[in-house]
Amino acid sequence: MSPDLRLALGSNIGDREGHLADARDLIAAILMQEMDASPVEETVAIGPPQGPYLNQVLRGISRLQDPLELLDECQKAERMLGRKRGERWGPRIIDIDILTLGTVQQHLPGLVLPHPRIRERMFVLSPWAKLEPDFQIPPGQETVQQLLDQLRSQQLEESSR
Ligand code: PH2
Ligand code: MG
Ligand code: MG
Repeated sequence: MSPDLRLALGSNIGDREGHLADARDLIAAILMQEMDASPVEETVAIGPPQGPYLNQVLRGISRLQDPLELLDECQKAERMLGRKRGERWGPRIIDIDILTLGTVQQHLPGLVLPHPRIRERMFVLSPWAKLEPDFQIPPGQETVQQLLDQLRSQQLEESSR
């Protein structure tokens, strides 16, 4: 059976809206069937100082079952869209990250699934919750909306300290 796949997109260089649109087209052509997209949200960059991002989450059925093959295809798609490897967490034309692949939970050197920083990333959880708030992130204890609520209250607490 083809597993369901969630991807996070980000862009903060040049025609950000255009880069996201190109990424969606390419992903629909080679990686995903029955694609649904969250709204696009503009977010303050996390990491080194750089311009704001546009972020979006996609959901669909993966054409590939093997996680490492999928990672390879995502990186190939990034290169096709003009991405050059640069500074870690630095500015980029396009970023395509795998959030979840079916119920896969694995810890390989190049790929951890589900994505290990989902619960820290407002720029992922906020658009994702608009697409499917009740989706249960493997292993299935928490939903996207619950993680978003937790992160919001954590950030409120931090900002009032
Ligand atoms: N991606 C990063 C680093 N920082 N900040 C925002 N707001 N959105 C991103 O997609 C993002 C980031 C590295 O992938
Ligand atoms: Mg990323
Ligand atoms: Mg990435």
